Amino acid sequence: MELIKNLLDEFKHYFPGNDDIRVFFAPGRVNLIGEHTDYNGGYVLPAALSKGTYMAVSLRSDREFYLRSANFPDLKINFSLDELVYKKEDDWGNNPKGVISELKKAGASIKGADIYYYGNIPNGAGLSSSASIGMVTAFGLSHMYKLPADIKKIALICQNMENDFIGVNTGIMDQYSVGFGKKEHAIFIDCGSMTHELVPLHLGDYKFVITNTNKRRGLADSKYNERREECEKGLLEIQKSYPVCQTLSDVSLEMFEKVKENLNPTIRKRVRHVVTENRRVIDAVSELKSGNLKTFGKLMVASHESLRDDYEVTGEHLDALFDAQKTCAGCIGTRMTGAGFGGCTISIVHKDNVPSFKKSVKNNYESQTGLEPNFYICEVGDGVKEITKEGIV
Ligand code: GAF
Repeated sequence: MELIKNLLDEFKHYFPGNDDIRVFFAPGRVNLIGEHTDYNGGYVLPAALSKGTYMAVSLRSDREFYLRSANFPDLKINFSLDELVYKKEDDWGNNPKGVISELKKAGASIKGADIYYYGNIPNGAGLSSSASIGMVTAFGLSHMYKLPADIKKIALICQNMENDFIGVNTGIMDQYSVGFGKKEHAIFIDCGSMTHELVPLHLGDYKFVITNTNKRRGLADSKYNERREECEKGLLEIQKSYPVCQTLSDVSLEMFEKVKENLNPTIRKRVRHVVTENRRVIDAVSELKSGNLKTFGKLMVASHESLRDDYEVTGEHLDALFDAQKTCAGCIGTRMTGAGFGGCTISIVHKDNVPSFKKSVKNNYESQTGLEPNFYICEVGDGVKEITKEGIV
């Protein structure tokens, strides 16, 4: 609760005289398996992190918004409800501004607010810092404005913000898992029907270790949109033979084998990744439920290889980590997590081997890339929530 006390002190420093303050939290997420399947109507298996974004907020009586962040103390974001436009110089502030724009578009009767954020997940590392700040803003403001706080609707508002306001055509996985995550559970999502099942994580003597490449993600957004377009082209071609397929997730391995020669070589690889990855997620969920962590780990490795060879979103830094990790003693599974093009890997490592894993990966990765990686032992936490003085509600 020390963190909340500091957050409130900082809020009062920036916005003195304001006592009607509420605090909300949204986690980041790590995806265990099922990458680049969500926008193809497919399956994913992420988990919410115990770390994320905190927001202290108080409503104003006018139409102005004043946004401050502990992580970016030099950037002051001020705007009015009448000028909700994307501005490059507003940087992270475009994310909450886009959420407010979506709430306004949806017809909500809203007014201005003073908001102070603090985030403890690394930005742009594939751990959904963006969905975390979007969801905490949408959830928190929905509560403040007394709007219905339906998590699915809030997740869709945040996805629209990414797609229309920021211009990245993300799927729904990040917002959904940030919304519905549960402590010590993975969340198996069918992104086509927008339904999910919580799967308990019985890790025994194993830990999830997240390793950050610390490689800036460069052209990630344009490459992401390019992959999405390639999938859409693949679907159009497949529909000529199988009009029944509404998304790539309706394409079975057998169908793919029959139509693959009609697809150009690049599109064929993209589609093969999506079709095989969906199968891997279903298998991974069943292995997890049966307690077969080692087989689960093998599916993670196959997922990375498919993302490297067929989907081509890993790149030299993620591949260097993957190569360094997969042969480490006690590591039974590893893969990139998130959109790729930099960011993090997630590995399953025996608790006794975590120190040697870190040492060996650090040495190997540093000599290959000249960059120092960071390690986080991943704790799986709950989805978006309000934090009250009495505890967490
Ligand atoms: C990013 C996107 F935001 C998700 O929707 C998903 O597509 C992921 O990349 C890749 O699986 O996190």
